[in-house]
Amino acid sequence: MQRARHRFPSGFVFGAATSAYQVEGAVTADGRGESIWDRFCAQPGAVRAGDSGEEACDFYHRFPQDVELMRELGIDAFRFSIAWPRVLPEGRGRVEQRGLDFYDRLVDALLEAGIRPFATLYHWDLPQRLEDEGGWPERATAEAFVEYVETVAERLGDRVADWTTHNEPFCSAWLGYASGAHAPGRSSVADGIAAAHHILLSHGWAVEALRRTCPGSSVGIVLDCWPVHPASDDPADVEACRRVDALRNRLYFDAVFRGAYPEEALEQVAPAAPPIRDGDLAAISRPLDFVGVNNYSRMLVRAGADGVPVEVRAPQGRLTEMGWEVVPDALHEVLTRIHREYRAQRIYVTENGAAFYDVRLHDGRVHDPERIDYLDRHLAAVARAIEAGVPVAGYFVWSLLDNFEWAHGYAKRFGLVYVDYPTQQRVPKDSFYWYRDLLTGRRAAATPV
Ligand code: IFM
Repeated sequence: MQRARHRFPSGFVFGAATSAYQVEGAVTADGRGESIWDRFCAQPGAVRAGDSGEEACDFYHRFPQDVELMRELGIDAFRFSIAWPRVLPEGRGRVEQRGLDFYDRLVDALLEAGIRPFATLYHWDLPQRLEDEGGWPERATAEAFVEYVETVAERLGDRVADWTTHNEPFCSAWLGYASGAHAPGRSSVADGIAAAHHILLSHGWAVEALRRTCPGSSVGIVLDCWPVHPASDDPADVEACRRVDALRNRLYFDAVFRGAYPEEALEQVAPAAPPIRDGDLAAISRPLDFVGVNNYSRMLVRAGADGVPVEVRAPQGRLTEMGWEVVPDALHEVLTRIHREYRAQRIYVTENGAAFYDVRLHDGRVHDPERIDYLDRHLAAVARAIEAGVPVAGYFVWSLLDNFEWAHGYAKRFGLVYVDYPTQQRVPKDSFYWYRDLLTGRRAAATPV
């Protein structure tokens, strides 16, 4: 079995991540309002096998047991998200104290276990009421987000010191409003670009609200970033690749770090355009304490008819169950790029991991050597980036638990812990013990004798 004996600086944060809709279940408990994912899952054909987050991992009720697992795993930090519809069931106005109480108990349990809570404020579960009023393409949704952020920060800000505003705005904006693959399932480029702008704007406003409400805390955003490589050195493929990179990656990084949208992205959405008002880009690009980067693989692109970019499946690379090529160098590439081009002061790898076909064998265990190999090689890529001077401060495995993988339902298992959904039994996989031993080994090495 491989061992990630890579060098990490002292204080490097090792963690694991989840998100609210993917693990919590309990969608009607304690006054939680409907979210766009509840509504989307109810549409025939929207999600594989008609799955939904209704029960998920029942983390809402079982979190004490899961925090015990985290303690056994030995992680320094746990990244989770807060469900807006639990806190403000109608999106704004009335606060549901029981929803806040849940996160209060979770944070206390984490701290009691010596685990640092990393809270994400938005991981795609918009209150349906706000979607009924137009959703993220409307500026009013960004305004409502600030009210929600202030409410959460006032309650948890005395104990949560690490905040991220949004998870992967590309997915919530583009997959939700332009391609329709995710909730709320709309497919309009104009809505997609307006949603992207308002999500980014709400991020900028939320940074200001967090700085005001919990001074001294660390605030960032989580952006997904996959390198985009041309399928050949044909100039048409190289150009197609540049276009995808602009719309998929640079739109978000340039806005957050440079206060400008790249022309190459804007020309692809024209005649639609982001509904920018004076001061918006300055708000979006407020200085951050860190950026979180989610990376799983790379994209391979060629030019199709009229130069339109077409994604190519890796012809002979190793693929995960998601059909994603295993490319540890992709993670190294994004980390060095973000450091070089955007001068980020502190970077966390907020998600990295792999879905494989996991089965529980008669010995009761789940043997997942491919996941161990994947994690080992990606951690090596992180260590190489650090050696090259990139300020990477932590790494979070996606995911602690198998969970609801959006439009794929429960078919894809990313967890270090196998979840037997009918019984909700948790079975730590071999990768869980591998990660635990890695963390134990580091701690032992750091302990003076
Ligand atoms: O499960 C998702 C997560 O919600 C966001 N980032 C990618 C993961 C794997 O697809």
